[in-house]
Amino acid sequence: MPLRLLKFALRGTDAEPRFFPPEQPLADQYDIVIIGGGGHGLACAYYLAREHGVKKVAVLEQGYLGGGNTGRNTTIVRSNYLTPEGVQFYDQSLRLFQDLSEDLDLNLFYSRRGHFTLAHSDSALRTMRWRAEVNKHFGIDSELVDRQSIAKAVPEMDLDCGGDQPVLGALWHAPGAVARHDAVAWGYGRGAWQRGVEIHQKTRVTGIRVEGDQVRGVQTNRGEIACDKLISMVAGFTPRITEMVGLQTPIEIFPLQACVTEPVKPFLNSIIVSGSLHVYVSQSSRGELVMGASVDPSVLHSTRSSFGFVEELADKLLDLFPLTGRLRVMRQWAGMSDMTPDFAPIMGTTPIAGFYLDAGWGTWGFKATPISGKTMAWTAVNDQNHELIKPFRLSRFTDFDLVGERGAASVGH
Ligand code: PYC
Repeated sequence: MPLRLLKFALRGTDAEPRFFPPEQPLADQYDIVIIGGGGHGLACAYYLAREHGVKKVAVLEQGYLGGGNTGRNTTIVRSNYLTPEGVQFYDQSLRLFQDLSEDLDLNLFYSRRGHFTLAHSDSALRTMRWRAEVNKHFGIDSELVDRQSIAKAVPEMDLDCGGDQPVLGALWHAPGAVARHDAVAWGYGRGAWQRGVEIHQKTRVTGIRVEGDQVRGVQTNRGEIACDKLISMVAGFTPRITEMVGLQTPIEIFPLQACVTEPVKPFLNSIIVSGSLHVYVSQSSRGELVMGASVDPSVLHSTRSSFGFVEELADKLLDLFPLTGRLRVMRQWAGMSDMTPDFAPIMGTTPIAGFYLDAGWGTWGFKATPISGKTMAWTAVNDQNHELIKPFRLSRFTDFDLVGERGAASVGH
């Protein structure tokens, strides 16, 4: 090894600035503790510190930051939902996403692509028209487009789908975008840490202390912490946490698989979704196709991915994009989706004082990251549900006041 290089290595004075803090001991007490160091938890910590000046905040993550669904999704950001509640909520999230790189001083590779949800039947067209009307009512850029418009924007697509289920039209949502998912977690984490938030990785919550109906603390594999406010912002583990405080939710966990191909020259600028074919696909800035399908058919607590998933997905993808036939799949994985009966999240206060819930994100947690963090921070500080999340309260399941968002799912479930 050249001497100059060796000297540089041994000098140790040119270390990169740390992105995250070194491991540190847990304090005995915090004002607010957040369970889950994914995008939502870190965003909430960031807004608690930045907008509300709450300093004694700890984020507890059982694994590593962004290692759950934040790092496992297919990075799509959109606001073309079906219900007025969903549309307004995701619109605010998309607006925050647009300025987030600047806000967090980190390049999130936010890339506005436009988003097509294909309709292969008259009933699908009707749902797209409905969504377009609700979207437009709230100022969201969505419209129904015909085959010619799709062909012009995506010439590589076979609109006849090999003759099986021809595309009749689509819901076009110009603001649809992709963003680098783990950078979102890193950016929020760094911003929170710089403002005094403690981030504790490899710290698993094993119990929650409730006295009367008030949260008083949380037990972890590294000791007990006192706190009067505790926010659960986990995905795939919500029932384990809610059981600790004796709370029931209708959440059931289904795996959601995804995969990525080898990189190829850019040919697909837009994000393409087909509910009927159970496929969504976009091309990353590196040229890979990032793809996924519906959630797996059975309840399962697992992040294993299967050959059957790739086989079925490839079958459908080839109907749409025959030119991808020789592409190799490089990686595949799964996340765990907390599904609710109405496909809307569960957010806000709970019957346990000081215990707040951000859960039930199903297949769209990533796109909600900024607004979830912001509204949950407000909710915990003010001990009342932020206006935007009131429709998503847990009690809607007993009040029979559901927010039916199933029709806005990317793929059929
Ligand atoms: O809702 O856009 C979406 C989505 C894509 C992948 C999973 N959900």
